[in-house]
Amino acid sequence: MKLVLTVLSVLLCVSLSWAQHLDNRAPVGFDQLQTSIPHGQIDTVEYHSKTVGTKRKALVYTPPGFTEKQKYPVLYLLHGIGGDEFEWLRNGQPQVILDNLYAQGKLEPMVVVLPNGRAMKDDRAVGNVFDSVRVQAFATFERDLLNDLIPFIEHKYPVYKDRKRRAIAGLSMGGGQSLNFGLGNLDKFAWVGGFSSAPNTKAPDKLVPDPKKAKEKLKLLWISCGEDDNLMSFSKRTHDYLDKHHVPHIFYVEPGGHDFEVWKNDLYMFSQLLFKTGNVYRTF
Ligand code: FER
Repeated sequence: MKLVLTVLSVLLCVSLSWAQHLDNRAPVGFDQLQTSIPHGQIDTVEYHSKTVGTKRKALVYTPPGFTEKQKYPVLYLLHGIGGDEFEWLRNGQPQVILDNLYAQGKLEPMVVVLPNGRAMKDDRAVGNVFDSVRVQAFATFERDLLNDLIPFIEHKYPVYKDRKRRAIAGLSMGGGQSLNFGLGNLDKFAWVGGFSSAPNTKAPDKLVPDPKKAKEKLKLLWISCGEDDNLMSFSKRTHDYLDKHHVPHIFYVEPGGHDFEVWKNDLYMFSQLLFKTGNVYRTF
């Protein structure tokens, strides 16, 4: 009996130490540039897309202390309907948020790729961004990502190539893409996040047709939305289905609407869970 109790208390301590505490919101200053800490670097890369038949651009953020001597996991971070590969950088300054988290030792070192998710010849966010041809290009990006961009990144950067060290997340249209592509390609992604996902998000039974498989394969499934966002129903219906089918996930509802205050907070929260060992769901 004594032995059993000892074993149980050791197990409890181990599980408590895994369950690192995570505040449920980013603290004031999380997005403020600090000049006294190490900074990561942002490159522009260009890859040939067989899917689109053009050269396409993406931005790549490598973490402070990045070295070719090490290998890194990768997060693909996608933009919304009115954006392009610069949207996160322009409005969310993810490099500032991530640099600050690294300085506090809160992130697993990772490479973050900011692609252009509108896979068509003219991929600028001009004219009517809701035009059906432009919206369709967000679906076409699945092939560009899987067949063109990922192989290019894996050739050019010292990164791991397995699903357990590949993540996809995005905001709004990019959230829908992340859920569609991530959950539709469980052999490619183990970490999936939808921030304020748009109507391009597949219906839950199409998104997760095999809940048992999703449960087995996923390391993290994150669904978040601002409580005042008109697109809440797309996150909520996904969450309800996942609950009903017992697929572990985080459903994170936060103050705010459909804007970068919400998405910056999402990046702050989500990125800290990525590529960690142990059960990330216990962090919450
Ligand atoms: C829609 C409403 C919003 C829609 C897309 C969005 C394709 C996307 C918003 C965003 O990316 O911010 O009806 O249809």
